[in-house]
Amino acid sequence: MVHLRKATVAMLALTWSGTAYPETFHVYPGGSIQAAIDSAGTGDEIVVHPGTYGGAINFHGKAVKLRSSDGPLATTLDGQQAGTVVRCQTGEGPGTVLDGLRITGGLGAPNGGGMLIEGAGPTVRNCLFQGNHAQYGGGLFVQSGQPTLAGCTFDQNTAEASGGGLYSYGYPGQPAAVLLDCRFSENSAVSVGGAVRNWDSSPTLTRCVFYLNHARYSGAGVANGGESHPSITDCIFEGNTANTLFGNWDCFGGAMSNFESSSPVLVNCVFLANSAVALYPRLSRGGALANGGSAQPTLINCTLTGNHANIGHALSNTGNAAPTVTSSILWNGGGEVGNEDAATAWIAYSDVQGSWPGPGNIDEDPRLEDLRLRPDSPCIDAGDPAYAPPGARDLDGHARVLGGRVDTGAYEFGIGDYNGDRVIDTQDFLAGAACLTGPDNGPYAAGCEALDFEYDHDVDLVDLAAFQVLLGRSQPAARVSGRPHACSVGPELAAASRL
Ligand SMILES: [Ca+2]
Ligand SMILES: [Ca+2]
Ligand SMILES: [Ca+2]
Repeated sequence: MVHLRKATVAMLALTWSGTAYPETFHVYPGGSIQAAIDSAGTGDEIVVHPGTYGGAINFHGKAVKLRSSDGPLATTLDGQQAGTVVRCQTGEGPGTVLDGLRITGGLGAPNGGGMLIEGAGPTVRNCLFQGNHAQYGGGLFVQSGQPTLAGCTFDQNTAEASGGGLYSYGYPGQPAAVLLDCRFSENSAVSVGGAVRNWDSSPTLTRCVFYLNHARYSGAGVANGGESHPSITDCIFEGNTANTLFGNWDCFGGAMSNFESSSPVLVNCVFLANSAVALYPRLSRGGALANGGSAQPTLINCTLTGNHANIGHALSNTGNAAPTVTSSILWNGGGEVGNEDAATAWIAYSDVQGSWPGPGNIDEDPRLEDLRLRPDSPCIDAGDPAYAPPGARDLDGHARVLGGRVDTGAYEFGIGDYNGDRVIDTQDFLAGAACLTGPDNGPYAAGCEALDFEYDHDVDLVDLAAFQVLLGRSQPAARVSGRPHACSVGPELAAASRL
């Protein structure tokens, strides 16, 4: 039975002489994906049909697109514990694409159980790295490469040393991986970086989630070491745990650790219920983040709540560490920041339980609901007044600065509240009717950002629909305000809700 079929793809666009038509190869269970790669040329596509495929694959530098027909839950590459499953080590660029596959059973020796990228920059999309193991980088090891990882999930991968999900290794100043919309869940490392370990490497992480990862020593979510300066934006760290429940070992950073001269920049990040736990409580530091060496992390508009460690529920700083924190919430009963040795912490325009010296800091219940600011929150318009980067958004994707001044925390209050009375009602859309320019009719007037829900600089029916959803949620607030029930919906809003 022939499992590898080859079909010429019809070209709809103009073609040019001397160039081969892209071809599509189909691989079915029992067939060889590697044989398809070996047969394919630049621009060709390989479609893998549902089933489980054994054996390792290597792109050998080819700019081909390898994708599943039915997604990662239906299509598995199983390394069967025989070695690394997928390799890009021959200068692959973004035209080498791995899309929609589940990669499991990989065993890195020592690096990269599920995938190994060395000096290459392939595109990896919608892949599920699950149950792979290595000494370094259980799911994926990237060495001096610049891959793009979009919509990938790293689940239950393990590292004997560090980087359960991903190990990013490079040299200071080198371009590194770009991760978008990735999820790291239940990965673990015996040493550091349960989900991600960076060493001399500064990847860009946007809209990533770190959930229930574990490391024995430090940085259960992300462990930055050497000169690693990752840019981490709109990421959520929840329930990650660094714990050492035996011996006289210490334990740092339930969500993140930054050591040596690592200085990540974190914007709009949430740290919720992470913990660092050691057998002896005096050895547990940094429920959310632990900073040591000469690390200088920057946190802007972050919310750190419900994190726990013996020293520094939110932040532990040792050695010469010197974090900068602005417009953020640190809240879990007090003792949020622990400074030891020569460490310092510059914290400003933030809400710190137990208080912390610095301009604009407060120590008041932030009045959170689902991590967002309630209308009576003291964090509204209490952030760094000088912070107004053009086009910035909050963690919900709304305009970052509403109400004239940035708030404290990851979510900005005020979307939908055009008239600024902290109540969402139909008055807001009536008062803001002039903002309704419709799509692509040029910029709106100042203040209309409050009605531009997806912040695309149009106020149109999409925004009207989003407004109505918010209106529905705002009923209790409307009643508390003493207003008549403000949530009866006219026919226009009802129509918009069906969009
Ligand atoms: Ca504001
Ligand atoms: Ca209002
Ligand atoms: Ca809009």
